[in-house]
Amino acid sequence: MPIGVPVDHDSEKSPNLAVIAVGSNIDPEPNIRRAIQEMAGFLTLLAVSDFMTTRPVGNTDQPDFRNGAVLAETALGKAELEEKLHAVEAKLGRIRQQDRYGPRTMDLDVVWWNGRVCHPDAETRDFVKTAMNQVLDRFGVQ
Ligand code: PH2
Ligand code: MG
Ligand code: MG
Repeated sequence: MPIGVPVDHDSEKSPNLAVIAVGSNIDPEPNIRRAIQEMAGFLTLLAVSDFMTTRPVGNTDQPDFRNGAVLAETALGKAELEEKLHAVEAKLGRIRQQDRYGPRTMDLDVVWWNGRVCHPDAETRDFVKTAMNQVLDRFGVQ
């Protein structure tokens, strides 16, 4: 680093902001608590939304979901973050089935990344949009 170039410590620390949508319809309350605890192990959580009970989208022959979102700061890149989120889903007993819309212990989707919506659910599912806007509002982004 050349002498005289100012260092932006803030952006060096944790350059990325992400909104992660959280959904579960198998033992949702304990699974959501555990997922948030696990994520706090590798992310800085800035805001957590309210969680709401939602009717299943897609395959309607399954229990209602609990859905919400968190806003987090991270030095991880998006792909690395998604790998870690998959590991949390696996740890919480998620079994990937043929039915992409079937019941799940935990679904963690990055829906907003550094100021941009990056997942179709944030546009098509009102409960994702609402939770995303809530954490962004709560932290004063937008
Ligand atoms: N996730 C799905 C399929 N259907 N329905 C609700 N209410 N909430 C979800 O998170 C959800 C769903 C697969 O992504
Ligand atoms: Mg999903
Ligand atoms: Mg997913």
